Order: sequence, then C-alpha cells, then structure tokens
Amino acid sequence: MQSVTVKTHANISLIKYWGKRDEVLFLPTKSSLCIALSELTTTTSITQAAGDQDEISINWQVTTEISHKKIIDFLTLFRTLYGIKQFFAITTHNNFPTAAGLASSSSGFAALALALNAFSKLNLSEKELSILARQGSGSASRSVCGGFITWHRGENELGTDSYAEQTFDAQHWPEFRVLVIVVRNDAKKVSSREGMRITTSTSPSYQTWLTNSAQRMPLIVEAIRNKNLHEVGELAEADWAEMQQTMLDSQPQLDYWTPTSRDVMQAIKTLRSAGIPCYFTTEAGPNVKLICLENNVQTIIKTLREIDGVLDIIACKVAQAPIVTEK
Ligand code: 2P0
Repeated sequence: MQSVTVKTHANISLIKYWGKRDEVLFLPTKSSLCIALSELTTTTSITQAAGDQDEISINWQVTTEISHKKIIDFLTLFRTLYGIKQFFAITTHNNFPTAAGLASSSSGFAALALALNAFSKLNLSEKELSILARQGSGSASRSVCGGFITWHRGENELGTDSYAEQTFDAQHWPEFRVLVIVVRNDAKKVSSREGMRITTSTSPSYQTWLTNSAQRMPLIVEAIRNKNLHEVGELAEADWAEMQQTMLDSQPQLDYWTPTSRDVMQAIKTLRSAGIPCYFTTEAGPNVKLICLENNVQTIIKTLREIDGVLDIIACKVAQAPIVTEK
C-alpha cells in the first residue's frame, strides 16, 4: 500500500506571532521570524484509511481531544480545498512534550500538510504548503521550511500572501545554538489560540507592540545576516518582553511562567553579566529557550542544570528542511 512519511522540526520565534486578524484563515496581526530546531521533531505517516472515515493515531506524550479534533478539521479542510474524496490513516509522533509551549503544533501541522501533499500527489509549491499548514496552526506555516524563517503577515484578506519562506539556510551560521530548557512537560491551561484571543481584545499595550515589533523585523534580519549574536539577542528579548507585557496586561491576565521559568531567565541574565553571551525567549508556556554560540554551550548547560525544577536541556542546531519519504 502507498505510504508517505514526513519529518518536520518545531520552530522557536525570535520575533513573535501572538494574535490573528482573521481566526478562520489564521491571518496574523504581524510578521514573525523563527528558527527551525534540529532536535525537536514530528514524524507523521499517512496511508489510505480502510473505511469511510479518517483514522488518527497520535503517539504524542500528551494527547488531548482538542488536538484530535484539530487534525480532523484540518483533513476536512484539505479535502474541501483540493476536491479530494479520500479518507486517511495517520500516525503522528513528537519526540518532545506536546502542548507544553514547545511549539508542537508548528511541526505537527507542517508535517501533516507535507504528507497530504505528497500522498495525494498535488505537487504544491513551498508557498502553497505554507499557506495550507497555516490553516492548521499559524506557527506551522513556518515549519514547512528549514533554517531561519520569516512568516509574512500579508496584506490581503484572502490569505494568499500570508506565508513563510526561508530567510537564511541552516548552514548560514554554523555556530548558532538554541538550548531548550524544559521546566514542565504537561499541557498548558490556556491554549495559545485562546490566549491570543484574550490579548488582542483586551491588552492596552497590544498596538504599541505591533508597531515596535514591525520595526524590529528588518533589524533582526540584518543582525542574523551579520551573525551578530548581541544584536539578535537584544532584539529577541525586547520583542519577547513586549509580548509578555501584552499577556500580563490582558484581562484575565495570562501568566504562562512558573517560578523555575523565572529562575532560569534570571540565571541567563547573570551569565550574561559574567561575560557569556546568551539571551532568552519563551512561547506561551513555562519552558525557556536560550540562544548562544557553540563555544559556550557546555558552560551554560552546567549552570542551568543546577537550578531546582529544570527537567531537561535540549541543545539544538538550526534545522535543515523537512524530509519527505515515499513508499
Ligand atoms: C510564536 N507562539 O511566534 C508564538 C509566540 C506562542 C508565543 O506561535 O492559534 O500554536 O494554532 O495559530 O501557532 C503559538 O501559536 O497558535 C505561537 P494557532 P500557534 O511562536
């Protein structure tokens, strides 16, 4: 029987996505920029279903009914968009905790989009795949690419110009590293989707962030082009801090961090004061992501491992493009 297997990478944004201007089409309020992470992967296989309904097997570490429904909705959308009648049998597996702020939906829906495209022999372009993946989860639009990736906000309201593309490839900056500091493995209480809805409709600082963040986009691209870690780190932390402010001044307030998250962020600042260049960001969750260069990885890991509540530290390089295998 024909089968397709796809391996994608989760991504971590340095200039953030937090808010939609169209919830049905997943159109963001602003552009964002991220890195694909070599060690955080989703592997998804697809074959034809035996009967007349989709069969889904999620071997994720935390499986929720919501994630199951999101996949079914995405398959239904795919059939509608491309006039396909077939039902699918899908097995999908993450090598990292799901729905805990490690961007599982980014690699998850990107893998699904790539697998459906290959299985149905549609030959969609990378741009079309990004637009498709976006409609499963916004951040998934970025995981169809490898390297350093920009997701363009787009201007039209049909979503045809809101897609991600590679800005620099995975080899551009070989010494660049991301450390994923895991402080909790369980699913978060307020989903990103719901959190964004609350923030965009209630945060008084939201518009200011949109304006400032848009100005950071060209600056961070230049900083990455020049391999200037200090600039990249300062811009990423500034964008994170303003995003965090929009969450904290939302009604109800959104606070995704644990005491350990805060201890880790403080330790990163202390390391920096001691002359070790490292910077942090987070998603909508308690786990912290640190950016640094290869030569400081061991020192940083040794320091952060001593913090109470740190469960794991995963050292990532910038990932290559997804891999699609057909049988
Ligand atoms: C980001 N996050 O840029 C930001 C920063 C969380 C904080 O992308 O509703 O899971 O499925 O489009 O893609 C999380 O958003 O949300 C996210 P939906 P998604 O990485």
